Amino acid sequence: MAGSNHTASRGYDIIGDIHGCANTLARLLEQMGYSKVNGVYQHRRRQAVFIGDIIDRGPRIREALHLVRNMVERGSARIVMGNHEYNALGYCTRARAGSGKTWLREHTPRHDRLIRETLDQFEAHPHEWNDFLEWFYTIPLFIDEDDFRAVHACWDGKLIEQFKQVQGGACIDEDFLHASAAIDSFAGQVMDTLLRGTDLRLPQGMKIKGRDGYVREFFRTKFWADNPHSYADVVFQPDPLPPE
Ligand SMILES: [Mn+2]
Repeated sequence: MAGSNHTASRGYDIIGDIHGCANTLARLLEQMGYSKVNGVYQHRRRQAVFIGDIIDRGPRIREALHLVRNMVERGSARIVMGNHEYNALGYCTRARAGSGKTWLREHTPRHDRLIRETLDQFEAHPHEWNDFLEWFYTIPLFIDEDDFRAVHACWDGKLIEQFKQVQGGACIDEDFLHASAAIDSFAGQVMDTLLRGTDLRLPQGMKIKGRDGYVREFFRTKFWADNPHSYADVVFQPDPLPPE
């Protein structure tokens, strides 16, 4: 790589969930001193690290994907996978015969809604979308280097070591994607923990109805909480727990 003698002292800019906000991302990069060279953002001394969730929700998902992928391919950025890219792979992959499902991630109204903006914005560009789906397989779940680590949701050292043994790297393949559809399998636990984080079951069969109308028996937790005593100390999600 050009300028590799600077790599050791190179700084990282960690950039979280873009969710289709390509213009905001471009402004952010410019504010941080990145500029376009041959149409791709780069920085002389720094590298962006995208920690996943480029797609869904926002108005310019295609543009965000092109911007990020171009930077990754140029070497001016790195990326790890978010749960939204993982969900898109499952949603767009047919289940295998005998699984009792049509799609790996079933096309329920809730799943449809979560990916709707992405599919709408790619509606006239199906080949491009398929190409991005292929690209998602090349996105590592984690970056693990001597002095630097990155993951979308939760770093679980034991799962990551096991994953490296099984997969021989940091990427999933189609077999692993299929295996991960069973949440209690090793593959399911890897994807759920690394990409979604940790959760706890509510006590005594309680349920929460979220703002999206979806009823949950689990809530997301802060695995980084120090010395927690109550559920309130570890709750980490937009929807509040039942007051009791
Ligand atoms: Mn996420």
